[in-house]
Amino acid sequence: MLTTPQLAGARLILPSRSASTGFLASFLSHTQRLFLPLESIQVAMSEETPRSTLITTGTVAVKLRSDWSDEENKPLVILLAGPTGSGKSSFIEALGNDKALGISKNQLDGFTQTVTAYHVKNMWVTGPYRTAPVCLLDSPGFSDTNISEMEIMEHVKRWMEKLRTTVHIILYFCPINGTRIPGTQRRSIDMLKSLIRRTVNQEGTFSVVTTMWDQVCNGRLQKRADDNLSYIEETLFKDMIEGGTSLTTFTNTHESAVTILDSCVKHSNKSDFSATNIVQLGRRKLCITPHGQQLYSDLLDRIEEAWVGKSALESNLAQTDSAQDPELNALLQNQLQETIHILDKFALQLAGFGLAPEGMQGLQGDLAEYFIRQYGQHQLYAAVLGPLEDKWHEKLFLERQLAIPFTNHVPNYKSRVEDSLRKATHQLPNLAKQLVEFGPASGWLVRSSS
Ligand SMILES: Nc1nc2c(ncn2[C@@H]2O[C@H](COP(=O)(O)OP(=O)(O)OP(=O)(O)O)[C@@H](O)[C@H]2O)c(=O)[nH]1
Ligand SMILES: [Mg+2]
Repeated sequence: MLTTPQLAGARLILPSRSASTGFLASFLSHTQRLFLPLESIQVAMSEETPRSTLITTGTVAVKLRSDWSDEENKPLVILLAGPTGSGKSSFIEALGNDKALGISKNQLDGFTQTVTAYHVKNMWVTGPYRTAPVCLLDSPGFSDTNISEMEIMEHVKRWMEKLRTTVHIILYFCPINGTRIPGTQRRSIDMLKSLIRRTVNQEGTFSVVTTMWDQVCNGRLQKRADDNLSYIEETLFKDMIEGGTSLTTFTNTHESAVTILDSCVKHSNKSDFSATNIVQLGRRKLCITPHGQQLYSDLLDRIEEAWVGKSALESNLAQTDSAQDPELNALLQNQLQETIHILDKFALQLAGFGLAPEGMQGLQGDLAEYFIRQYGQHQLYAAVLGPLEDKWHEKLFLERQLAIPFTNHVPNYKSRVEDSLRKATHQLPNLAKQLVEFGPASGWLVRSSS
């Protein structure tokens, strides 16, 4: 399965939709169809062109790594996503054969709270143009009550921004032993699907990893696992699997983790572009994509839930006599503070959208009043800051495009990049002027958006 590198020569043929295109085309060239009007440009490879494959060059180990600047080639980035407790961190530990990493739940620090990058040592992805290291990006669990989907995607975005890279593949972890797949999980699946299916032929960049198979120890559990698997395959991810998503089984061993990575890289060859990039997660983009609408709607649900909780606690407190029952009073006060903290955190994230995504209604009634009073200013600020930020990222992205050899090999592509860069550079001063006219943000605004 994993062999030594085969770096046979590849030819660039432009444009040809009939020839096989591959994930590596985008990985190596970083072309982003959504970002640039480049539908007509494809990197097509001849039938005999080797696709990207995973190779090992020694004992595979996993090491925490934040700085990748000394790598000659940027890594292949694989994001691990899925509900909390689904086994993302355990997968990394199994791959590295190293429980001492201490990142899965039963270890000292508990669950994962931010995105964290790991270098898979002695493992490479190799294709026609270059060989790159492999990076696994662990993320906090989706469907967690205290961490919104928006927050997780924002963490991913910031990480990509820092490393100036994209996420090439997403592995979605799905425990097989649950009694049912909750609605919250189905919503986060829809959010990821809409991110991947923004354009045709992208499903190969997404792989489903079923976990907890080693806990299936009797007939009853086997039946439940089989039912869950059928549901995953025939309902939940049917559309994705038909489009090229792989469905894999993680048995909590090193070998199984390696096999899954090998499979997801193979499947990604069916796709033309990366799973996601920084521009797709930009505020302006979120306002017009189904993916952004999903994130927004998740925030609305969370805020409404916290608001109802806050009202209930306030009413309980009003009926409690603090002199007679100081313990209950203190407990309710603590719960209220915690609920307000969560409410404010999600409200601030909602305000960060600036305007509501197209076709979506914002908060209503008392809650809307509270929101505008507390975060209205922040929302207006985000509405002028967002487009400027996005345009700036677009400019940086285009400049990087011009610096890579691929662009210079394809004159048609190069001229489109130059044209888009000219436009972005021209638009930037106007966007900056709008921000200046809005005036300075107060201290807390700067803190919350940094
Ligand atoms: N038996 C068994 N246990 C597993 C498996 N995968 C994970 N676990 C256990 O499930 C618990 C949660 O696993 P984690 O790897 O921390 O889950 P996570 O997806 O990283 O969770 P968050 O960080 O909260 O998002 C831990 O106690 C793991 O040891 C598996 O395949 N089999
Ligand atoms: Mg974790």
